Amino acid sequence: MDSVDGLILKLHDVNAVKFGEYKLKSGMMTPIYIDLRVLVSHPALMNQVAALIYQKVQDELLQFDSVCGVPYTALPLATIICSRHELPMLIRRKEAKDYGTKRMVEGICEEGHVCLIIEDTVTSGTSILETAEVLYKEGLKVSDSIVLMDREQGGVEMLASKGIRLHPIISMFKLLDVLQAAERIDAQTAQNVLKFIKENGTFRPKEKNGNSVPLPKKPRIEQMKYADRAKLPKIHPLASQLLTIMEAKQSNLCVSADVTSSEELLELAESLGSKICLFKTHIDILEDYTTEIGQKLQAVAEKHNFLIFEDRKFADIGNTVKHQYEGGLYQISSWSHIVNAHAVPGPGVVKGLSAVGKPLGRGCLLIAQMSSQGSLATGEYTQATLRIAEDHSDFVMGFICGEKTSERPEFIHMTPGVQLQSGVDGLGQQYSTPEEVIKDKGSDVIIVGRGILEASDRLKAAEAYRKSGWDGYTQRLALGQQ
Ligand code: S5P
Repeated sequence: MDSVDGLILKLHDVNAVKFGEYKLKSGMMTPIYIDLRVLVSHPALMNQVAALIYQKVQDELLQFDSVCGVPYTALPLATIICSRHELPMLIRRKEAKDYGTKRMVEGICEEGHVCLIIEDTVTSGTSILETAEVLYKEGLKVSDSIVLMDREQGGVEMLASKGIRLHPIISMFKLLDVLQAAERIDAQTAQNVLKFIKENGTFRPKEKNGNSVPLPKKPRIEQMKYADRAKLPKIHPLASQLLTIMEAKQSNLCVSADVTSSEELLELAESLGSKICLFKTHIDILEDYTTEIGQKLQAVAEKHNFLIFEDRKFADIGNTVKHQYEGGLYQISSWSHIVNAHAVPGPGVVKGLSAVGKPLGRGCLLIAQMSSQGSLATGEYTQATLRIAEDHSDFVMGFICGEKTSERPEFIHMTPGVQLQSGVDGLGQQYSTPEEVIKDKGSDVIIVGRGILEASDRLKAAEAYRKSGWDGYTQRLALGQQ
């Protein structure tokens, strides 16, 4: 169970989350009541929440000069974080009557300094905005805010329209998911709450000529060097290794070795090894598979410094994929550094694969989108896939996708359907160019099969793709500097 799941259950244990019929301040009835004021009576829980908030600060690479908790519930949380990490804190006074006679903010406010706001629960986002407005009057800037519980009733959107990015730790969907999985609530209760949330959004975006404030710029993944991402504290070791290889070999090329003879497979690995960061196989299309292939491939991978990715696309329940990954004819986990999986079975597929692969230091890519025409992996499915990846980032190291789908720089995005000319093959495979994929769509690795395999000179073709993919990357970094 991950730390957020555990926290949700504890919040339920201490009645910080209650289900029934409750009256809100506004007089409206709600089927869920969230009251985090009780946290102060549970010091271990306070520490856990504070740690998760600080984790969010690190995950989002937030930059700020001070921290301010929205009074009163978030005030002690801000205190714990600031004390533990020795960060300057600001206290916002709540007593409006004293305005004008007393300072509204305690602590040092320097003109132009950035303050991070911390909040316990957000419905509409108004309380964060009120705190931000008090800070603005002191000359401070606010670009980001972290909230423990987002009721998903429009707070993120409202704050975004005012130029504040809200980072929730627990979403309403996640809360309901975890409580239902633990049989704390039934499906009907979860449905009722979702319906209430959907019907009670608080934010109506302004018309185009309204006074929305553009969100401040944040360092984006596509402006970060592969080498810098490799050093991120929470990165999967294999993702770190791959990014390091990419930078060292100046290659974001993965060759898709879709050939049917073992000899040709090994020959490809040997001859293209210096040009690639990753060698992708479909081991089950070999007509003459023998158990030595895995070891032989590993030896070539070591010699030329690339990783191996068996494109098995697991898509079954956890128990079945465990067997498919570890055993059978191919014993994939014994030789392939990376495998991939569809998210369609839900998190169990990742848990099953992780049980086998994690102890061996292996990594997994989730298929968030596909390159084929009419693919069903879009929209909410893609978003749900990202959530599974985030919940299992100790094993999932990235995605198969058509474009950058996650803002977390620890994840590597890999895109198939790449040729030097865009177009479609006879079976619905859609091609983009390396430059489109890396520079315009923000992906990290190009996966190329027939573009190289069908060339008269495969080495020359591989070099052309390597160069084109790398040029896309350097151009994208240059765009970030402007
Ligand atoms: O969405 C996808 C996912 C994958 S992994 N679309 C794909 O084409 N692939 C794989 O990438 C596919 O199985 C094949 O091995 C490779 C693309 O080959 P190409 O010859 O079209 O470049």
